Amino acid sequence: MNTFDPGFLWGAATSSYQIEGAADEDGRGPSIWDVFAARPGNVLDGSTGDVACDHYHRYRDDVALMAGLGLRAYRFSVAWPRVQPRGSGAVDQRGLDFYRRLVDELLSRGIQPWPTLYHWDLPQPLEDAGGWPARDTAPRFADYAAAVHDALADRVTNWTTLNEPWCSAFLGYATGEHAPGRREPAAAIRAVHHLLLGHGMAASAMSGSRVGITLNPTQASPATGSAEDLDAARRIDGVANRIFLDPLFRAAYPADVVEDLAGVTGFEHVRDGDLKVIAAPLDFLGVNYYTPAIVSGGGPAHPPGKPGAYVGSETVRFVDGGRPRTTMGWEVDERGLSDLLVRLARDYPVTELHVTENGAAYDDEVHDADRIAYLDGHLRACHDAVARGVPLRGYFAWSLLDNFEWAYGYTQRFGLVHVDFATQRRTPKDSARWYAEVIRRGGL
Ligand code: GBH
Repeated sequence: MNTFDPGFLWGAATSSYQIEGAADEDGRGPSIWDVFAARPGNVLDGSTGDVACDHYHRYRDDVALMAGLGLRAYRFSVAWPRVQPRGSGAVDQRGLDFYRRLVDELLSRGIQPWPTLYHWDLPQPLEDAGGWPARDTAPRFADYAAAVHDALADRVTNWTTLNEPWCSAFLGYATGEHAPGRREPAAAIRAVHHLLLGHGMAASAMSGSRVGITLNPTQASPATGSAEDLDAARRIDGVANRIFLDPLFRAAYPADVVEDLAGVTGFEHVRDGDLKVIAAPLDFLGVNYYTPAIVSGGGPAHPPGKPGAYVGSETVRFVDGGRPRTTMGWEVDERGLSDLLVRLARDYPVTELHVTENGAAYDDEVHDADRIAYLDGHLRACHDAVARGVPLRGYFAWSLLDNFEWAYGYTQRFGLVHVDFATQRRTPKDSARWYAEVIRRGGL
């Protein structure tokens, strides 16, 4: 049997905009996702998160579901526009009260709360003032983080600042697939820096608590040993991973990435002292993993007007690895996860790692053998990483519930628990029962 440490944190994850609904309640202001989803053509099925899983009203039942699974921890996110409806200034106590009630409910069930402060729902007034490409968004984020921290630090031990800043920067500001839907590659690189700066400022504002950040590193391997393909892998590792990891852990942007981006930006938005703020000590690093990448050089550049996500490296091609795919079209390959964890622990001074998201979208309503196979393979990969010396202390399945899958709306189901969106009825899938048994046994 693959047994995990008795203290291993078995969890599940969600995020505010994807599950809460109640978009106009208790003073909540608009976020960039409310505005983006309302514009025709941005979300595949034309849906929004206005209702989603109605978790705002059903959180007690949802925590009961978690307790039924035997979860030790629950990763959720706090909606900034509930706490500060205009993104700055006055705090709305009704917004904070929701998270107080949620956290108290979790604690009463013996489930550790793992809040993330930013999972993509920027208050729209801050986007109107420039969004993440604007420097001022960073101190605004730190102010908001301090307000939430003041309200909940007596109940919450582990704080995560950002979820996947890569997605916020590159899908939000380069490809425009995510809110706010801008297609400005240079702005995306400024967003990277101001997200990191906001993280560092927030981390200092929360000193005394345990603080981490969640990234979605791309585990990229070259298609062949050719110099072109090796360079493609270096480039993707640079603009997807090291552009975040090096500032966080080494207080510097990698020289090769700065060079790759020379045609896009001269990094003149970086000021003296910023990197010191960004490199504030981290208590843990969260890793979200879904699929690896196989890359090759020498592809066609993206046509003008349709920027790619890998800014400055648009000629890199993503190659088919020939493995089965989920309904997202993502290949299933758990070796990428153990290799990624080993690499992070080897190259950076991380003392504690958590897989803060891992899971798969499949159509099966409740008898989801594919999802069980996916989770089983990836948990074995986690066990393998621990055996290879990685300080991995927790695993959060994505997701507790079927939910609003961003640009895919409700067409993709990642939940351990099925949600019938017409009735809001929850039904645990076979994978939920299977995961409960893994937790009960402490391994698989
Ligand atoms: C996470 O994003 C989010 O944190 C979460 O909110 C979301 O619901 C969940 O994943 C599922 O999507 O497009 O073939 O090149 C993950 C986003 C997924 C972006 C993998 C990069 C690369 C695969 N990442 N993707 S591909």
